[in-house]
Amino acid sequence: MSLPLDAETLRKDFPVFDTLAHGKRLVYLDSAATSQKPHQVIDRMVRFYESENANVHRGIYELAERATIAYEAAREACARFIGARSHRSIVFTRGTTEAINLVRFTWGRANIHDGDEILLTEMEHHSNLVPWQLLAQESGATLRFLPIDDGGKLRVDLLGDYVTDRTKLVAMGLMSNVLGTINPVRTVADAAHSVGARMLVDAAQAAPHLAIDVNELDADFLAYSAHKMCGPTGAGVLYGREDLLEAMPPFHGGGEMIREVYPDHSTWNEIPYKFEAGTPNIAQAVGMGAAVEYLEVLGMDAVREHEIGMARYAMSALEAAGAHIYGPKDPSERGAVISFTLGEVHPHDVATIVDQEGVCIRAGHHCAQPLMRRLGVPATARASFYIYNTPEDVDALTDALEKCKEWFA
Ligand code: C6P
Repeated sequence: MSLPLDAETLRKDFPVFDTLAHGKRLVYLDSAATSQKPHQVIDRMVRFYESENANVHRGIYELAERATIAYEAAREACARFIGARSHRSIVFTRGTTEAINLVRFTWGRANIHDGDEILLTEMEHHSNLVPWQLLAQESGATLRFLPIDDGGKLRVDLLGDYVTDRTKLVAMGLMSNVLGTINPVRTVADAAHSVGARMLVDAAQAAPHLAIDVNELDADFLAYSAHKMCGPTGAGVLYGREDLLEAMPPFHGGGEMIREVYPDHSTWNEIPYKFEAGTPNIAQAVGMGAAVEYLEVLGMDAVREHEIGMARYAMSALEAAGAHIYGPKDPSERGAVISFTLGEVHPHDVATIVDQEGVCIRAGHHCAQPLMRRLGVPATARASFYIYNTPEDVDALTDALEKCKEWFA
């Protein structure tokens, strides 16, 4: 099969693949949980600590200026990566979860009131569900859930019933971490905006795999995490429309987010710094910028094409191995994150047995328990693919599944 990326060569960028798993070739199929890191990102962070380390936005000596330049260059890269027009729209966070909670505590508390509705979907990750449950409980708002069909796609035909004049926020994932479904966010955003609601996009699974443009999506807020896209843990982005960020109250209080402080009150720094209290995760942000640059060199269209090819190959191989696959069947409608069950074998047993063959997959509810109930299963096994995965990795998985079947025969 021909794929646009030479994954076998790219693998050499990732030092972890020099290690073995149970003495065998490491077959890493859990990138939806967290991706591996190329030496370009690791080296950039080492270089920061070795020659640029100082606190940002504070020192007036040259080293501190170097640190600030590196940190702000990462912000520019993160803005460019999602088509944001200004660095002012890019708030650095610890990741997607913190970004969504930031919106909950700031915009949410100021704008969601008793009787309002927050529309989610049946396929949300807990990170884009629990914060809204908490907000609904404290405000008296109601949560509603746009259903999915049995093929794992959103029932956009029902939008008219679910988006009402009470809807104040629609929050949904661009790509499901369980089903792989790529959701028609723009269609939903148009419906949300037609009633004056705001649109928040959870791009944790999409940003590593798809070219994203916040303007094309017409997103008011969008969140993503560095660690799923070749970057370090502890770094992520909240994109927010500038006028919304301007109007929002601050999140955490402390240093850096203020302009003037008096004993009894304070005034706030400009955006995005108003939302970045305290010393940030500087090296992690710099590493995130390096991850963006790494992906830009590959090209997100090539990344996407590679993954369509991997999803196609993996889904047919898994089906041939007797697995039941969840989510859309057409690889062009989904990402290469593939949840499956293997007969009556518990997904945890599947993951444990394939691990013996050097194959890393995730098993469980994938932080999406309501979706698991909708699918009628307590758990699934999940293989997720990225730029460094090859068809050989799929073969290693299906060979390992044969061992699994022999074991439970
Ligand atoms: N999903 C998975 O294995 P954080 O942990 O903040 O970087 O991302 C949270 C998150 C939010 N939304 C979606 C759609 C996600 O998939 C995730 C993280 C991982 O599926 C870990 S549970």
